[in-house]
Amino acid sequence: MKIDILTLFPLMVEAGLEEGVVGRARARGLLDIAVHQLRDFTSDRHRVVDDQPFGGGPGMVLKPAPLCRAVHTLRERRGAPDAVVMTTPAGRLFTQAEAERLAALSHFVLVCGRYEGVDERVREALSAEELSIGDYVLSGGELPALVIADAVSRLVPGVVGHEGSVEADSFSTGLLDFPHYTRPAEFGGLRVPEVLLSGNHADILRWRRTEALRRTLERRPDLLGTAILDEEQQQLLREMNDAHTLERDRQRDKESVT
Ligand code: 9D3
Repeated sequence: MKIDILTLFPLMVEAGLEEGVVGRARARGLLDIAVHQLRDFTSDRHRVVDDQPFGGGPGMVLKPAPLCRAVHTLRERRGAPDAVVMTTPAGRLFTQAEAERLAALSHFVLVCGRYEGVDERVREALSAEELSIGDYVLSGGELPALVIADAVSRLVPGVVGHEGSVEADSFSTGLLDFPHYTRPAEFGGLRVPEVLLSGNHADILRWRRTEALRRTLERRPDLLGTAILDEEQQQLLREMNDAHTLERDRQRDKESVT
């Protein structure tokens, strides 16, 4: 997997790629990730990469020439990429499905957006796509590029060893994780659920499935629309929903007295 990242803050991006699973995979040669300073692809004495927006308004816009020159130069040095991805707040939402799509490529370029945005003609000239990582305002596309590079890298065979579990992720049912515990069995008066200490693996499995379902219903009910549930979980969900509805009605009755 070859990834080229174009940014005005290469140290920030490089720092995020040196540690952990991704850092080790790069050292082992499983990942060829190169970070490039966008300013190196300017052609003026002051290395200017931005300019004021036509039509007026606040902020600056990334000029098209340095970006296009950068991608063309990378094509010669590093080979033609399968995709050019720009991180912008107006992009399609980056999801695990998008990560899987990019992981199926052998080479892509990530362009980190900055300032108010990127000149629209870059998208057309480079057939670039745009991705956002979510609905919150960041200072630029560097952290999003790191998020994308990390999520894609984990899907490259061999990058995640036994300690992580891409398998567990991909076998995952679309529910949130169950709660995790480790030693000690009692911490500040808080005990680990007895079933986890019982050694009964069938009971433990059932408890984990139940808790995963409970948390998902509580925190991310939107996920239940696409989650894969076995018979037992479907029954449990009906029971939890009933209990939830009963509790809500009780609260409503209580309030209606006042
Ligand atoms: C006035 C409209 N703003 C857009 C929501 C302006 C603006 C804010 C922040 C323009 C650029 C930025 C910098 N953000 C990114 O470049 C960015 C981003 C983000 O802020 N959130 C989630 N994903 C991404 S990907 C790139």
